[in-house]
Amino acid sequence: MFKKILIANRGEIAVRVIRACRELGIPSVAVYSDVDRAALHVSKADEAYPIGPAPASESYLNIPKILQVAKRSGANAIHPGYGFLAENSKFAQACAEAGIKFIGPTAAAMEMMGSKTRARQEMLKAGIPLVPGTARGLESFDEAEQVAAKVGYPVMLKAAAGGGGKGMRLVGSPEELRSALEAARSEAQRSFGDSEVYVEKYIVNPRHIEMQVLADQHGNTVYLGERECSIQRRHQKVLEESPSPIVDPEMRRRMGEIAVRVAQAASYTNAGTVEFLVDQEKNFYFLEMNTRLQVEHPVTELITGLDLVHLQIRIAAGEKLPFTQDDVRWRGHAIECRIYAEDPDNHFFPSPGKITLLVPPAGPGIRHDSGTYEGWTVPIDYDPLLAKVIGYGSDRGQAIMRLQRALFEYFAAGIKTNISLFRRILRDPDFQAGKLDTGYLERLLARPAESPGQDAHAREVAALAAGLFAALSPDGSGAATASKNGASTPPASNWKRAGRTETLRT
Ligand code: MV4
Repeated sequence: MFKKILIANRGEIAVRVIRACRELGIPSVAVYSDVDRAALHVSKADEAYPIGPAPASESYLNIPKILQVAKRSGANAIHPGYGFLAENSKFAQACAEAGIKFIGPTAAAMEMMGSKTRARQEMLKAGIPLVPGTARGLESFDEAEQVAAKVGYPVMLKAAAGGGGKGMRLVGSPEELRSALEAARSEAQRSFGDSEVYVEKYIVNPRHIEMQVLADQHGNTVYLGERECSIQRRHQKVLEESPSPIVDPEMRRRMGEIAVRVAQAASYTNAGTVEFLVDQEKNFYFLEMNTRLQVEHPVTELITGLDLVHLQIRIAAGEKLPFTQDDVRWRGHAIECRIYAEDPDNHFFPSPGKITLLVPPAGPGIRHDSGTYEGWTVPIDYDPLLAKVIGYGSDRGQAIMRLQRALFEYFAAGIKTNISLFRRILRDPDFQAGKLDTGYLERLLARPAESPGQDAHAREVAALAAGLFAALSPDGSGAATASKNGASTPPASNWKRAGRTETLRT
């Protein structure tokens, strides 16, 4: 087993990995940028080292600096978390060359999946169902025209170096193709330094369902079930759940066996996720493979009872998978809400700042993976993901109830968060009925939200909050704050006043 693990990340995922290290009795090393000196992951690790200024390019993406800290601290393995260097094959290669084990797949497997056209060619060879289209990059406009005519419009142009929604163009008719191809090429060149573009048939209102896989270095590969990830906004996932409301045991087995074949075709090791697009007839097509531990891995952990980070570490250390496919059982239902520091009432603008008050969710069936604490200042420099609340229940209905209760308890002040968005999703009849696709959230947000004024409960809470605010207010507004000479107005009067105001209003 490793003698020490460096976590090349920050926030909730760094805390998650540090916890796994402590459970396994492996000392952990945190790294932090100048603005993260007081971050939670720094205090949870056994050791912590500064790696540079706030910009990620100078700290969390600084490969030489991170390897230098690994050597200096005596770490012989690195967990990259997600984002930052997690899918950087050059980093995986640099770790291998420095004699440090990268806890993830090999650089070769990452490279294959990093190029969407290379992945499509390999998967075509392996007989994996792909969205109809070209497997290679387009050579000419004529080729684009022929393929598009063959698969039928609308089609989608995608950058080979893209993924996650970047560098895509929807083309509705042959007349639009030439300008769309030029635009896609120049965008791909600008964004990725690579103008290679391919074409796919456009799947209308698909679901996005992914399959978790795990492969050891001895040829054993298993699937751990799907996650329904259709609820996203601008290619940023917001809520994920498992099982998917539309996947039955038969479909899970077919999708799982295909995901295992994808992993095997790539000689994949460690934890990975195979993404599928699912059309309205429940046909599914390979989209891409994510070569990392994903943000939403806890939903799979809750319904399988497995610890994916423990397993990642054990696999990287050369151990065999301690179970077979037949041992994997799925039980209950889990739903994850991603809590972002952004304002849902103002175009989801980022909302950094000091968390002045924090009441985290807890209680039966609730897991809270957080990178924050009360008094901490959320920096503007990184991804705004603060925490994840994962609700577990014996069935979907119970998971929803528990999450609604937990989100009712959850309170963060000083910054804006998207917690209210989840209250809205969880009570939406379409969500409750499992009627989801990748257009779901946009449709929900296009409908006017019920204003708090129409909600008797929210009004009551507003009255209580006003009373508390007045009672605690240090200004001269007659609020009940102890003055220097010890005199104070009884707080009861503020409660009475707030109550009276409320009564007059209704
Ligand atoms: C598609 C598609 C429809 N048809 N490809 C967006 C992210 C990128 N990884 C692939 N994406 C899509 N590819 C074809 N042929 C629709 C999407 C898509 C989407 C996919 C997954 C999750 C959310 C999405 C939101 C909009 C579009």
